Amino acid sequence: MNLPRPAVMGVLNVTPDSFSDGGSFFEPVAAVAHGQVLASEGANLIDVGGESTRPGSEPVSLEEELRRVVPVIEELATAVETPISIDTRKAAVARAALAAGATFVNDVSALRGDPDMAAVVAGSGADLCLMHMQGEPGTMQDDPRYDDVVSDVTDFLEERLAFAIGEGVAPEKIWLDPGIGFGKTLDHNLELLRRLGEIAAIGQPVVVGASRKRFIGALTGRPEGDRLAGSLAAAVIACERGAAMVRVHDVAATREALAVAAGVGPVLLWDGKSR
Ligand code: 9MG
Repeated sequence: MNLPRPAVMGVLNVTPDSFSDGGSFFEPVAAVAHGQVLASEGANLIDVGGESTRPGSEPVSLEEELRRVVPVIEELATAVETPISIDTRKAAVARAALAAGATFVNDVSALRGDPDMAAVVAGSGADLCLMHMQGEPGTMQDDPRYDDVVSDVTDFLEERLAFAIGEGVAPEKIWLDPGIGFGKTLDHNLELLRRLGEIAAIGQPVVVGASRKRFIGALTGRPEGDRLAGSLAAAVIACERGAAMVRVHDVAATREALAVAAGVGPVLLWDGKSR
């Protein structure tokens, strides 16, 4: 997918229980309207999700996830020109979302959640984001441990990248994501951001999702709905250290912060080279 670098992915949670915005866009009309706002604010990609993966969340049935996301993607795909991503771990949801107009699959399980997912993505020609997660959303924050978090995450992403390519996904379609907040302590998250260049050095475009997450609250003392300043700092740092795309709730503010950072430069490009 030919997106400007760094690109901004806007979050559209069609769920009753996602952190920060859970319930706000659960009704299809509200979800489509918010997707149009994200597009008008300059999102380069809109990530539609029907299953919360917040720490402690419970899985959602296939039928319910389909019911939540497919009508929204169908409607949004005709309403905006912005490409649409489907945030799912289920192959059947990805298949239906791609048929409805999505062109990007954001799989936080990195093809480990459903044995059919790789074939669905490979057969569609969609882009694919492979994210690192230790454990499962329900329990992942219980006691996450690593030898060296950056090396462990890098090894995992390299292995998943090789797997996806082996299953027929084109290398130029694959994005990698360290999974900020997915089975990580505050120190793990900070170390991943600090050394993001090591993940960018794998050679694939890197996605970072730090927006409004718990680690920002831990550093600032702010509740979920009041973490914009910390989220902007994280987005700028991620892009300076090699992220090709940031996944955010606040698209307009993020674009402004990145415009200022790019004006100042030098920043690291997604492949780790400075300009
Ligand atoms: C769905 N989702 C929630 N947080 C995420 C993150 O950090 N990255 C990606 N790719 N998806 C996320």
